[in-house]
Amino acid sequence: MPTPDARCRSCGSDDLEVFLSLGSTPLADALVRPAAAGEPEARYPLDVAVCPRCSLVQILHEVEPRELFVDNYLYFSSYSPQLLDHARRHADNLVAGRGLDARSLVVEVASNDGYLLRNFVERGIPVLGIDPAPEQAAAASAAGVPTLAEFFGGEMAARLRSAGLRADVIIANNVMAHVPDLNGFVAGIATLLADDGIATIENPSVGELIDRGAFDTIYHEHFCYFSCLSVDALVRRHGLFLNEVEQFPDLHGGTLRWTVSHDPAVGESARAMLDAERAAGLADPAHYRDFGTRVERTTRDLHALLAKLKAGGSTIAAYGAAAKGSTLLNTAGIGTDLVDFVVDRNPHKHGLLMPGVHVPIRPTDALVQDMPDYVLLLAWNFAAEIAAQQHEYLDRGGRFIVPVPTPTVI
Ligand code: JHZ
Repeated sequence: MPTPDARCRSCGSDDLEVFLSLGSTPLADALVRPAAAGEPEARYPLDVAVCPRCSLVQILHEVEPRELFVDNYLYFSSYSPQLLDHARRHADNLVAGRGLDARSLVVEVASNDGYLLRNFVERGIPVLGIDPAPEQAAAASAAGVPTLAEFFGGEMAARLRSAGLRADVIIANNVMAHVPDLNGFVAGIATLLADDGIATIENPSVGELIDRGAFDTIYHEHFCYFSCLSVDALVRRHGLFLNEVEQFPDLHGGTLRWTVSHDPAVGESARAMLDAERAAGLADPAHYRDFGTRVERTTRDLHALLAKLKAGGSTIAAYGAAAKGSTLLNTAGIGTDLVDFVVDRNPHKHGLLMPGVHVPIRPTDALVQDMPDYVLLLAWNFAAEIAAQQHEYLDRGGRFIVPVPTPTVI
């Protein structure tokens, strides 16, 4: 399907090919106060396209970032021990590998509540966090992680550089997908990075998204979905090079970490991944064409499974008031008729309602209290962690349902 007025956020091509439409959905993190439940919620189109020229997968509609990350953002990184562990290991490796010390500077873009940078602070290494989400930035500052509550981009990077800052390491985890001005963002990294510095960028891999049928990770916060191919083309435009690639298959459904710098050396890991993605067809729009049909099957099967369980007298709850949970519930049409409540560890979300479908959010001990027969894992990316934490619910006969790629009772 051609889209005459849309342009690729990376290379500017107007030849984008739409391969999935998830209809119009509410903002995935715009949790609803019960008092506002009667008011209409804003909905925006969620259409996904691939750029045949530079391989970047992206959504077409742009919601104003302030609405996404300042007005409606209750995501705190510190509620997952798995993520905290991943962050600590990343920091340890950077300190050892780059020889960081009290004369270094580590900048993290989207530093959230300081979950990662505090590992450097503990060792006396200077850091600067950047995150526009007000509560998270305040929590980080209170925890001793100096944080600027702003959006990062070319203009901000130029300002920091004029103030005399150059970063030895820039970390950008789960943020490059969140910026509409992608080129401004990467230009900012190039500006702020010291001549011999490195930037590490992490995001879920679009190849894994397609392979694992993880369509629920598509929502308005995520403007783009990256492969090594699209990252390579993007950073080169700004005088940066993709040096190394690491894979974390268990993180957020399959995460890639790209190390980029001013050094043109393409390391073995980067070369191998670029070759593998080309061979898998990620540069070819045909690779994406049947995804819409697969998504339709998943949402239909999930709805049918829950409806059958419910009709048989079972009670159903869900785990994780995650952004991806909002996409899943809204696209599959799953509301309070099927799911009684969602539990989540993050107290900022308790007492609120899931966007669109208005399923109420409760603390995690509600599972053992109410003992629903089934729990739909909206945060399926943390299945192992949640199973360990909810062993009492499982020991007492509770069952989990994993929604993607094929709805399955485990
Ligand atoms: P989680 C987030 O998406 C936010 P979400 C963001 N948009 C992004 O880019 C991706 O990650 C990568 C809770 N939880 O992280 C915490 C428990 O209750 O999968 C969260 O509310 N107990 C920046 O929101 C939710 O589940 C637990 O034991 O889709 C999980 O959200 C754990 C581990 C989590 O992502």
